Amino acid sequence: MDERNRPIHTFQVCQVMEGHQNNWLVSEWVPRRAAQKVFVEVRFTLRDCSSIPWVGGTCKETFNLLYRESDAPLPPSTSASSSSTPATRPPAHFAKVDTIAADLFISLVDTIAADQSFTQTDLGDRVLRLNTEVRQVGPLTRKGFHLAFQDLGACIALVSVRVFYKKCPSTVRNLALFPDTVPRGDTSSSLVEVRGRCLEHAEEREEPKLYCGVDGDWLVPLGRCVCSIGYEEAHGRCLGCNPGFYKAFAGNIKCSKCPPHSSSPAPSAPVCSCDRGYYRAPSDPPTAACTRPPSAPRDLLVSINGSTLFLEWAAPADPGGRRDVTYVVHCWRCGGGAEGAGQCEPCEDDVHFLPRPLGLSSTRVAIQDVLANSNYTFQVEALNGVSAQANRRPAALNISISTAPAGASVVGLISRDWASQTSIALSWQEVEQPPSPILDYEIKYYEKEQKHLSYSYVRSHTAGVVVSGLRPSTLYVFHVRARTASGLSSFSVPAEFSTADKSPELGGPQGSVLVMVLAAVGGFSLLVILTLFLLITGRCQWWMNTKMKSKEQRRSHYQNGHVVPFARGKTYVDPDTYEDPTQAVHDFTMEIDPARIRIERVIGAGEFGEVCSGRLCSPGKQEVGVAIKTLKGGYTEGQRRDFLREAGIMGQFHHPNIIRLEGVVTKSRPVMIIVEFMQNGSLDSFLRGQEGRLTLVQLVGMLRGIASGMAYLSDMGYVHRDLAARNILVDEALVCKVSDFGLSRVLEDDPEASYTSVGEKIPIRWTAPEAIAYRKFSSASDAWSYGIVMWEVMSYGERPYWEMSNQDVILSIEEGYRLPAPVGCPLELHQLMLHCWQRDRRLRPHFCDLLSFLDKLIHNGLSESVESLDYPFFISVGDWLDSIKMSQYKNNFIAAGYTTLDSVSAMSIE
Ligand code: ACK
Repeated sequence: MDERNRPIHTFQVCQVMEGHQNNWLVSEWVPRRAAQKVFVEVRFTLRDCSSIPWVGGTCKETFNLLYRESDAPLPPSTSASSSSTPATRPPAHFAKVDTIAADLFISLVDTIAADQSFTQTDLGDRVLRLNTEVRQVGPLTRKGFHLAFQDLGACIALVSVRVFYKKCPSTVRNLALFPDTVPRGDTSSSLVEVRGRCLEHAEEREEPKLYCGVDGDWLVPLGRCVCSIGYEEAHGRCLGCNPGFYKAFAGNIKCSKCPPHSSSPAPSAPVCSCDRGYYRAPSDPPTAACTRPPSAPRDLLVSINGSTLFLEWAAPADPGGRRDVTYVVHCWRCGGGAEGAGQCEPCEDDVHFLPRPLGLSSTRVAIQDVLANSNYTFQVEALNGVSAQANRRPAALNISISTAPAGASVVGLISRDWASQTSIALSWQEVEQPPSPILDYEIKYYEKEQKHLSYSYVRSHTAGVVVSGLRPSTLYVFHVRARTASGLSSFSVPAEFSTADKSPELGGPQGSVLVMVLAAVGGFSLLVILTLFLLITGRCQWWMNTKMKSKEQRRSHYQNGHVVPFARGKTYVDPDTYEDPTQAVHDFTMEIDPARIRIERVIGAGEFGEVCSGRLCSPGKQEVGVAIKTLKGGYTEGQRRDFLREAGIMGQFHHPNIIRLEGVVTKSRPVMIIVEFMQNGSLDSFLRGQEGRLTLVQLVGMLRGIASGMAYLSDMGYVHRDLAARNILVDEALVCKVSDFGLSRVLEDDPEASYTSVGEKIPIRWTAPEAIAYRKFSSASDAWSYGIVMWEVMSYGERPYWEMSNQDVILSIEEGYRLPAPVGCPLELHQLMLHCWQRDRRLRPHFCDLLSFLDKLIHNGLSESVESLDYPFFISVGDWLDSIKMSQYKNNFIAAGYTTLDSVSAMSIE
C-alpha cells in the first residue's frame, strides 16, 4: 500500500542480516527514440539500518543505478537475473550512473515489527515515506538501453521507475510553424536553432527562428511571417478577407472595406474592382476611390487684343471625383472673307499658345499670332487622370471668333546688308502706308537644305535684323512678316542668303585674305586722312570719337566683331620695339631729382623691390603724396630694363582712371618709379575690408571707372593682359585706376590683331580661354578679365572660382560653366559679366559699350533700372542664349513670347 493506502506492486529486497549481498534487477530494453539524453525517475522506500534491531555492519542504506547501451535487447542471461532467481554474478558491461540514497527514511517512533515487510498496513506509528530521485543518463548513441539496480545489502522497495526525455514541442509563433525539436544531448547547454515555416497564406518578412533550450523550452523568437495580400490574421492563422473587403498589401493589417465606387464579390480580394463607368488612373493606389472623367468646362469666353486672343473658362461642374483636371485647347482656322469661308484647318502649329495648348492646369490661355481676317474656332476639353481609360471623347466646349481684316502685305523685298560666318544682317522696306501701326516684325528662317527639320524665329522692332548663331557656309531662307495691332500680315516673298565661308588659316570673321587686305588698306587710308584732318584742325581730341559715336556706329562696330576704333588718336608704343628700350623711358617719362622725394614708409613689396609712400615737392606746386617703387640693389641690366619698362608704358597714358606716372629716378641709386599715391591701396584688399558696406551705386561707379580706363587703353591699342582687382588701385574718393603694366604688350595695328606669345605665366582665373590655350591676347581677352573684375567687385573681393584648382577652372570653362551672380548682384550686371565671358571673343562687348551700359545703369537709377534699360550688346534674345550656351532654347523663348531682353529680365522662376 502506498502512503495513501492504495495497493502498489514493488520489487523489494531486505537481506540485511547476511553479509556479501549483490542483488541485481535489470529492466527491459528501452528504445532510445529521438532522445540523446534520458531522465530516470526512481520512486522507492528504504529503511535506515538503525531502525532494524540486531543488524550489524552488513546493513546498507543505498543502492546503485546502472545502464548499458545496445542496438537490440540483450539476451536474458546477460541482461539480468530474474526477480525469482537472484543472480550471483553481476551482469557484464553496465556503467554506473549513481549511488542513490534516500532523502527521507521511514521514521520510527515505535519498535519495528518482526517480519520486516513494507507492505504491511499495520505499521502502528510508523509512517511510510516514498523517495523520488531523478538522474540523467547519456549522451546516448545506440538504439536503446537497459537500466539496472544493484543492491549490496539494503532494505529497499522499488515502487516505480519512469524513463523519459525532454523536447521542445511543435509550436506556432508569429505565423510560423516550428516542428518538435529535441535539445542537444551533450553536456554543453548550447541551444538548437530552429527555422520556422510560414503558415498557409502567410509570407516571410524576416526569417522566423526559435531556439530550443536543454529543458525543452522555446527561447528567443526572431523574425516573422505576415498574412499575404487578400488575407488577414485571426486566431494565429491567415484567413481570407470577406466579400466587400480587400487587402492590397501583405502585412499584419486588417482587410479594409472597398473604397467608394468599387466592390469585391469574392473572398480574399487583393483589390476591389471599379464599378461600371468608374476607373482608377495607373498612378492611383488601390486604396483610392474609383473616379470618372470630368464634365465639360463652363462659361468659355474669348477676347482679342491685336494679334493675341485670350480664352477663359470655368472649371467643370463635376471634376469626376479627382483633383487633377487639366485642359487641352484645339484650334481651327476657317479662312477669312468670302473665298476661304467654310474650309477649316487645324491651326495649333501656326499660332503660339501661352503657356501651351496641352496639359493646362489654369483656366486661361493666350493665343498669339492669330491671322487677321480669319474665323477661328477653339475647343476646350477637360481631362483628368482617368480620361484616357474612359473610351469616349472628353467633354468639351467650343467657341468661335472672327479676327478683323489686316491691311495689305507690309514687307517689301528683303536685302542682305552683310554676312559673316555665323551672322547675316538683313533689312527690308516697309510699304509706304501700313494699314495699322506695325508693332514689330517676325523673321522666320531655316537652313535651305534641312527645310523640314526646324524653323527658327527672331523678332525685330525695326526694318532690319542681324540673325546670328548661324552655321558658316550655309544657305538660309528668310521670310518676314509684320505684326500690327490687327494681327499678323502674311509672310514676305522668301529670300535666300548664305553665311560666309570658313577660313581656319586666317581665323578672322571675314575669313578671307582679300577682306583682310582691304581692311588694312582701308585702315591705312583712314589713318592718312585722319592725320591730315588733325593737322588742319590742330586738335587732338581723339577720344571724343568714342563718346560721340552714335549708337548705330557702335552697333555696326559690334556686329562686325572687334575692330579697331573707327578713328584712333594716339597709339601706344611698345618700348620693346625701340632699338634701345631705355630710350622709351626718356621719351615718355620725366627724370626727377631725388632731392624732391621724401620717402616716409614702406607700404609693400613689389616684384623688383619695396614699395614706399612719401611726398614729392615740385617747384611752385603743392607737395603731393606719391608711391615710390624701388629697384633693389644688385640688379642685373635686364632687371633694370624690365623695371623701367613699366614706367615707359605708364608714361604714355594720361587718363583719370589710369595710374599717373610722376616720373622716374634713373640717374642715381636707388632707381625709382614715382606714381600718384592711392590712399585705399589695391582694390581686392580694399573690397575685402568693406564687405557689405558699399552701396550699389558706389560699386557700379568703381566698375565704371575701370571700364573707362580700359576703354582708353584699348583705344590706344594697348592690351593689359593682367586686369584683376589686385591690379586696380583705389584713391580716397573711391576712384579706381588701372595699374601694373608689367605684363602688357602692344596691340598691333591689325584690326583683328592680337598675337601669340610663348612661355609666360598666365593668371588663369582672370584670363580668357583663347589666351590660355594659344596666347591669343586682345582687348577681347581684356574684356573677359574685366568680367572677372566685375565679379570680384560685386562679391567684395571673393576669389574667382573659390578654391577650385586652375585645372578645374579651365575644364569647367571649357564645359560652359560660368561664375554665378554674387549675392545681391543685379541681374543685368551678371548678364553683362556673362557677355564678357562669351567663348567667341568677337561677341564680347567693347569697353566703350561696357562704359555706356554702366553709364546708363547709373543714370537710370539703379533701383528701377531693370525695367528701363535696354541691352545694347545683345542684338536679340537668341544672341544672349548663344552667349550662355543655351542656343537650343531659342525657339522655346520665342514661342513663350520672350522676345526682348526686357521681358527676359522680368521673368519669374515659374
Ligand atoms: O594693397 P596695397 O595696400 O596696395 O599693397 C600693395 C603694395 O603697394 C604692393 O604693391 C601698394 N601700392 C602700390 N602702388 C600704390 C600706390 N600708387 N598708392 C598706394 N599704394 C600703392 C599696394
